[in-house]
Amino acid sequence: MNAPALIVRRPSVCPHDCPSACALDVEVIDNSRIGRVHGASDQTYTAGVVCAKVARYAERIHHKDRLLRPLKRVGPKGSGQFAPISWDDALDIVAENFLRCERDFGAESVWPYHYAGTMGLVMRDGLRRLTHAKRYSGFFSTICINTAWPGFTAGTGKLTGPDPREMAKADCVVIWGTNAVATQVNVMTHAMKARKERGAKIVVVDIYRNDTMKQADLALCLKPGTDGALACAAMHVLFRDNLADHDYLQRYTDAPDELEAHLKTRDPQWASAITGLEPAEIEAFAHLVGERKRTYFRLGYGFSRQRNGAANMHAATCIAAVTGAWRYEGGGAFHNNGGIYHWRKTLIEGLDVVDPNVRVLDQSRIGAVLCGEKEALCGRGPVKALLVQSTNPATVAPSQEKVRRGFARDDLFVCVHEHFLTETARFADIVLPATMFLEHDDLYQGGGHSYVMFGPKAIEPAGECRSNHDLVCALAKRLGAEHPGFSMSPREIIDWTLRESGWGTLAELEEKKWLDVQPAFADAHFLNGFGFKDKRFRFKADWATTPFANIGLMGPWRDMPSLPDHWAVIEAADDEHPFRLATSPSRGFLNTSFTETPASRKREGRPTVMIHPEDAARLQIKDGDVVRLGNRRGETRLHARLFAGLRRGVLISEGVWPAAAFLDGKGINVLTGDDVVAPFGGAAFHDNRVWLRPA
Ligand SMILES: Nc1nc2c(c(=O)[nH]1)N[C@H]1C(S)=C(S)[C@@H](COP(=O)(O)OP(=O)(O)OC[C@H]3O[C@@H](n4cnc5c(=O)[nH]c(N)nc54)[C@H](O)[C@@H]3O)O[C@H]1N2
Ligand SMILES: Nc1nc2c(c(=O)[nH]1)N[C@H]1C(S)=C(S)[C@@H](COP(=O)(O)OP(=O)(O)OC[C@H]3O[C@@H](n4cnc5c(=O)[nH]c(N)nc54)[C@H](O)[C@@H]3O)O[C@H]1N2
Ligand code: SF4
Ligand SMILES: [Mo]
Repeated sequence: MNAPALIVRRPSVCPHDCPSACALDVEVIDNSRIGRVHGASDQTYTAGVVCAKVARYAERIHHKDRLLRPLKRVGPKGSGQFAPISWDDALDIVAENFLRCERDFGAESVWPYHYAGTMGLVMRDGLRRLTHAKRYSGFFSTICINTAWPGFTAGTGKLTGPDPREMAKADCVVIWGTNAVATQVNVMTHAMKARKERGAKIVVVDIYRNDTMKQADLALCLKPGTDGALACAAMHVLFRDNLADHDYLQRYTDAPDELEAHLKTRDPQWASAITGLEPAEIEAFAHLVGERKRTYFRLGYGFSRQRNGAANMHAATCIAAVTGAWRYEGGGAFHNNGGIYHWRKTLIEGLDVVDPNVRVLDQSRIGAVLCGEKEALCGRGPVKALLVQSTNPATVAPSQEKVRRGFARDDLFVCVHEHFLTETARFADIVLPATMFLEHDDLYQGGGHSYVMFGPKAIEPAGECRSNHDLVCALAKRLGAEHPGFSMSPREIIDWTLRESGWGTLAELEEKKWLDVQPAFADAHFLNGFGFKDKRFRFKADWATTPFANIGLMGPWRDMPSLPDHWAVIEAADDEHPFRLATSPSRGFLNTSFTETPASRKREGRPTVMIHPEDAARLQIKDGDVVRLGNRRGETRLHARLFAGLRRGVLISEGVWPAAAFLDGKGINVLTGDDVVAPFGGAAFHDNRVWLRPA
């Protein structure tokens, strides 16, 4: 008789690129497999809740298509034809090619390219240590945060805000430009608690009736890229109707009189023409947030993915300063808590060996970089070798046609370290199998909360998988790169990092599982002042001096408005392109992660574009028809889905599907642009003018 399976619960942390960074409680079976994944009930932000896709993580970690051995390309580039080889041989080939490129073209011809497939600090950022030690081209990671973070900190001076758990104590929660039900479910836990226990009102500001907007008491469905106008008109009403907190304005802000004068012409009528909202909706919104001082503005990434997104983010934060919401428990604006952790990343990232003369290349412009566009290469030589880790740029990066042309170059050597044979991995010369989070140790922080967390290794790696850290160290040895971090274990690096950052030791953290580092109330609410020298909130943004300013690198920051406004630089519809397309995340996938798991795949079905029934009728398109969608950057074919929860003229295509899932093998990012977005780069994924035709 077989012994019954031994099931134990192990603590962990969800490693995916999600602000919720959930504390997990994982069923481990016989020390080798996992069962169901639960949210830790004793971590106060996660509060026992995780999303459906991670609850079923067994589908991903024990997936039949998981990469288990190193592979070498044996067919043409991108053909997907590979043969297994040993780790030693694979590492030798990668090292030989990197050394060859360095010798023939200089160290800057090698570009380590990584992102947030895992958010563990050691595994995510360790590749930077190799980059710096070898003086390879640097990596400017712009794709996700570069409009949102400068936009938030332009007013506040610091990337933090009121404790997200305070949402439960708010009288109004404004969920703005985040589809939280899909992308960070824990926001809903706390917001719904406020509704249930205090009768709080939930406002949702978005561009379509998504699952989050369906929960709203006040749903503001505006035209994409017009949030700045909504914010201005709301503040106009607040001043006009004596709902501004003048005492707060005088004590805590930079230019309230100038702001008030500037807003005189920006009334609800003006904003209505821009946003498409009724003036009465704007009045109702202003009165709600003006009368309920405990209003928590939970500002997401979505509305920042517009060419005017940073300005719009800043405008939204200004409302909380006009009402003085920051003063109250449950009040204020929040986007991300990155500013509270004060990590010392010297060891992880090799910050002590950075050479400032080495060029830094923009993540979002990988297509332009690989296609040899001069200004994307900072006017210097070509990139000849790539090491791609924890990201899938062939699918997620903008201007996909360019990206794929670049990857297809025969003179480009590509190594990809992955869990699956992604569309990027298919372009590789060498593919290496990577561990998943339960197979290695790492350190995590919350973006949408305030915990430092440790995720210990819980099971042995599948097949021959090795961690990002192991790969970086093994390559460093072969490449002659020197740094103490290359001969330390992840645990040693974590312990050093915790101590140097003032968060105790690894032993202490492991015993407690997590550390709540939420700043004191007065600091989190900026009652001791905002993050600038004069301690005042800035209605007048000085884009060159926000904490995330990167004026040395790139970006049209000079063109931006200083006071909040509608900045008309979005891709407005025109005769040739009558629609505005947003490529919003889907609930079942996380970027392209989980596009391989059966339940997520089943849930999402197939790539679709949502269109208003009246627009569809005009074009004689029926639900389920194949349509062609295009602009000057490219075109693709997919199925139409009629949906009345959209404005006319707006299209939504949810999810970053593999290109192979589309009828022509062209992904949605053939339509998105890689132009440098203000102030300092990034991609305007939800800001695309397109045409649509029956196919
Ligand atoms: N299920 C799931 N979860 C995810 C992800 C995923 O792909 N799927 N991605 C993860 C990552 S990397 C990130 S950065 C976060 C992002 O998560 P969010 O912060 O939620 O940002 P987005 O999902 O890009 O967009 C949120 C909403 O903004 C809307 N939006 C687009 N343009 C505008 C606009 O101009 N104004 C307004 N008001 N709304 C607009 C979109 O339609 C969408 O409904 O989610 C993470 N979590
Ligand atoms: N059209 C459109 N495009 C978008 C977006 C959008 O909203 N619309 N969102 C953008 C945003 S916000 C982001 S952040 C980017 C995200 O883009 P990516 O960072 O590329 O995110 P994923 O597609 O999830 O790919 C992560 C990959 O890392 C792998 N991985 C995970 N953990 C590890 C690990 O420990 N080691 C290694 N070696 N590999 C690992 C996973 O298998 C997965 O293939 O996409 C952007 N692209
Ligand atoms: S909600 Fe986000 S952090 Fe939580 S389990 Fe799901 S993907 Fe992970
Ligand atoms: Mo992201």
